[in-house]
Amino acid sequence: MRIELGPVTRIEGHLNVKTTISGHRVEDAQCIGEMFRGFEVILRGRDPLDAQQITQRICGVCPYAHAIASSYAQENAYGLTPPPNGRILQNLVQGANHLYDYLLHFYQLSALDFVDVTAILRYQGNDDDLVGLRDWVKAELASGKAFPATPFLPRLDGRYLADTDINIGALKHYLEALRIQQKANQASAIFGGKFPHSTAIFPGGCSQRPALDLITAYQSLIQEVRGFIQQKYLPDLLAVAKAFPDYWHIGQSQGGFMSFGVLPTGPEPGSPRLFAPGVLMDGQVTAVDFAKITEDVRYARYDSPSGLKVREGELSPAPEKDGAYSWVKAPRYGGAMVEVGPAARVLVDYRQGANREVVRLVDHFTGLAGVGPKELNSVLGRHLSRAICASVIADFLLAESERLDPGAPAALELEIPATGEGFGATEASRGALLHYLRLKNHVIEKYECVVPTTWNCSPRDDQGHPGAMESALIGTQVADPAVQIESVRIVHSFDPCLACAVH
Ligand code: NFE
Repeated sequence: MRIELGPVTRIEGHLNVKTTISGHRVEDAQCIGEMFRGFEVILRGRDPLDAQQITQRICGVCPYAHAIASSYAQENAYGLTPPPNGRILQNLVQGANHLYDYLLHFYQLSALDFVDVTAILRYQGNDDDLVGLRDWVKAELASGKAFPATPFLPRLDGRYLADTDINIGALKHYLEALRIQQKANQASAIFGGKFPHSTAIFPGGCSQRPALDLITAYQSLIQEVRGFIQQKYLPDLLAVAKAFPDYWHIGQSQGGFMSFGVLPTGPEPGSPRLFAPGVLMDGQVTAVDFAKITEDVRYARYDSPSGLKVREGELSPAPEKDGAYSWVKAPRYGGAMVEVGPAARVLVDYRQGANREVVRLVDHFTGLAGVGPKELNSVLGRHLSRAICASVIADFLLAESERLDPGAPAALELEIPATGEGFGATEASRGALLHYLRLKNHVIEKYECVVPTTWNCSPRDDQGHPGAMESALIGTQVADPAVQIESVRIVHSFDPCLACAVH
């Protein structure tokens, strides 16, 4: 029996997932990116300083990660090291974006896979938000519409948290999280100029100055976000984990993990990062080598050559290509599939013992759940990894903001060479993000982006091996093949962004 889960909702962009079910088991899965964009074509022939602006338009959720990757790539090409203030401000802007993104994903995009919104019908208190929500859900249910308003309905009764108080508490936090996300975005905009799509992040630093009043405004916003992470996000996540312990063992991807590391602790290229980079395969972590990254297109809708390295990348759309089923390419590392994202970020760092706080939080929370670090490769593991990232990054941003020197410069005068090339790598919230640019005659000759969701939602590679999400779906036992809430929970745990994936 073949079942399509698409269009998948509560994600970014257009994703379909085709599953083949035998009995109650997912025998096969195909992740299908359903649109083409072509930013790499748009960038050809442009002034290189347009790149960190244009690539941010790849996405409205993770724009700053693209600005950072593009700025790093240009710093690499121009031979620049920003002043310490410049690197710190880049970190403050990017880090606040991670906090926003983790809360958005847990509350708005995933929580309602686990939380029963109809519990609100039993609410008897007088909290304005909850009374409003209760009356609205009541009206929607009474409307008799075939598809009552999303995102709360329709529901799959009997598959959610049972406890009324926990459900209502989570719904209250669902609404509160929207306001807290706004604070994280305000914090980003203080030094980034605006949200989304920063006007201030540049190769060589940041055009905003670290004035004292801006620093204190930033810190007070991040303090509030941090409080919510500690007092609500982590406990809500643990409540979900306690009620759905099977999900420590559901949705394992079947390859390695890769992280580029994020938030450099110094201005120089190669400075240690808050989360360390690396590739984790067969229990061993090795250094990332960009030369090992290739993109297969046998099953993607392109007729450019398959298996090209990043420097050689090409984009030649072929909508009718035989056998192709997705607009997403299939990136591979040394020919192998790897998962990227929060679990990769945390596991790669944890295996190296690089950040003591990461090690402590992983041991603490997996210990509470009675599982081990390897269970981070699961639906709950990806959710927990995001919360760990949020906690560690919030603390880092507060410490980092103390290191700003309000009297010192935050940017460099730029001298852009006529020719050159550079790589820029960072971690967007959804995982490893690589930009590459090559200049000729003062303009961009080639620009390539290898993007987190391109890795995770990749179709089969040239060898016929599945992408990370496909591999996590295959073998899953589902209670009701027609509904497959298990598959939907697996897909959501990756937080796919198809707008980014097809860029
Ligand atoms: Ni459009 Fe993005 C992140 C990037 S994912 S959200 O995070 O880069 O592919």
